[in-house]
Amino acid sequence: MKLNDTIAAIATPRGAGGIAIIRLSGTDAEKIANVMVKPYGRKKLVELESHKLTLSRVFAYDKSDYMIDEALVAVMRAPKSYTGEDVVEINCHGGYLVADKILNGLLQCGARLAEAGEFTRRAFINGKTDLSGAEAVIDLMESATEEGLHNAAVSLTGVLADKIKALREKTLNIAANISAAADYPDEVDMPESDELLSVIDAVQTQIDELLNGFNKGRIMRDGVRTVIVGRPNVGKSSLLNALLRAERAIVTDIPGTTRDTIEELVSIGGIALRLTDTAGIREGKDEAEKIGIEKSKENIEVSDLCLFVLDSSEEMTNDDYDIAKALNGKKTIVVLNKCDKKPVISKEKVKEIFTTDVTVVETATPKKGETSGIENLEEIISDMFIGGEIKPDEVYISNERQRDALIKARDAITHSRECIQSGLPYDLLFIDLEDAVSAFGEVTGETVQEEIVNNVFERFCVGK
Ligand SMILES: Nc1nc2c(ncn2[C@@H]2O[C@H](COP(=O)(O)OP(=O)(O)OP(=O)(O)O)[C@@H](O)[C@H]2O)c(=O)[nH]1
Ligand SMILES: [Mg+2]
Repeated sequence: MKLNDTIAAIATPRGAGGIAIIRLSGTDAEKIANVMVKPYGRKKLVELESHKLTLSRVFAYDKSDYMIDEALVAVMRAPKSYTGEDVVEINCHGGYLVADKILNGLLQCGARLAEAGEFTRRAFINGKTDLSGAEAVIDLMESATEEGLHNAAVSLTGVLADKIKALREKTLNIAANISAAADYPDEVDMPESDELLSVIDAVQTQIDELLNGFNKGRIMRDGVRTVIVGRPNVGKSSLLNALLRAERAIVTDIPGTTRDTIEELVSIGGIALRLTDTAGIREGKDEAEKIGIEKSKENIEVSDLCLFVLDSSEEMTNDDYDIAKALNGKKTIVVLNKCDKKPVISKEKVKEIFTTDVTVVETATPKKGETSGIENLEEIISDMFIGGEIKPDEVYISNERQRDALIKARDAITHSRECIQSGLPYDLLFIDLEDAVSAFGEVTGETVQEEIVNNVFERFCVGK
């Protein structure tokens, strides 16, 4: 990847729309755009004031009197631009042809088509954003939930990066003190171990807080992967429909109605549930149903939450017990459905079959008649995952890359603590502290491998 040529791309989705934006970034951005863009008035594009929209005519690159559009154009000169380089943005009319023609002209004039994520990558290289900020850009664009969107927006402003930098700084300071004391024993005193421990404890607590927030961050970003399981005919599809407030899945009184999994997104108190309705699990039956049952089991494996539906009006069967066994160790809510009918099994009886304490809720989702218990179920789920409220000014790490780097930092810090407590030489402690500093740098991208940076930017689209 070349770093100092001028890149161009259409930054908006292709197709009909109000406007399309073509973006140019690099040393020659103005010179290249100047060939095709003629601002109304006396000034040439290269003479325009920075960061100001100017109505301009756009001409074909090879025929200076052949107009192709009228557009609003802005020059944003380095370093005050998204990429930190000279940037020109052409806001032309939307449509398939206009933006394509302008882009192609710019390429003919010397720009190179940008690779996916290259604008943001340049922003990262030029110190306009850190790696966690760049990831927040993707999270923001991909966000499916309100809370995820908010978290990404907060991260985007550098709140997470600032937190990590502060931790890195603290750790670096202790390392520097130790190093100075080792190099100049007559002038600098070695810090007291109590003093060191208190700083290390503070750093550790903050790392733990960030790590504890990981699951919350991931769930805010991606939603809760929720699978509805149970034996045939207990009302799984009816529950899906009730949560969606829509007749999405087919409901019949014939056991084995749902064969293939059905997935839908539903929002509950600001978080999203990625709901999967599955085929009822039972012994034997035909080939198609067997495949469906296999899928149901696979879905249990990858879920964050299982809604285990039971028919409260019937005695529990072997299938119910088998499913309960398969759910062991998974986060489960037992949904005691059909509570509009005469109950045969009770909440207490259900709890007995689980080794851990499970939540049991009663619902009714009959085809005709009152639905009940759904709001209660939603509240329980929402409390389970976001613990009541999310602090609006708090920022959560939301991807594995950041988590893994923080785990490295935590391990190094834990080790440094052990070093101090067992009175090991300070040069060992110094190594641990350096490891922690480098792990913090991985989160923000200061000390990160090229390959990891590539992985991050591969997820972007062209023009971003
Ligand atoms: N009375 C009553 N009937 C219900 C209730 N919930 C579902 N049913 C009925 O039970 C039958 C089965 O419902 P479904 O939602 O198709 O059950 P399922 O678990 O998806 O069944 P499979 O897809 O076959 O595994 C239908 O006739 C529903 O109308 C309820 O709470 N009360
Ligand atoms: Mg069904």
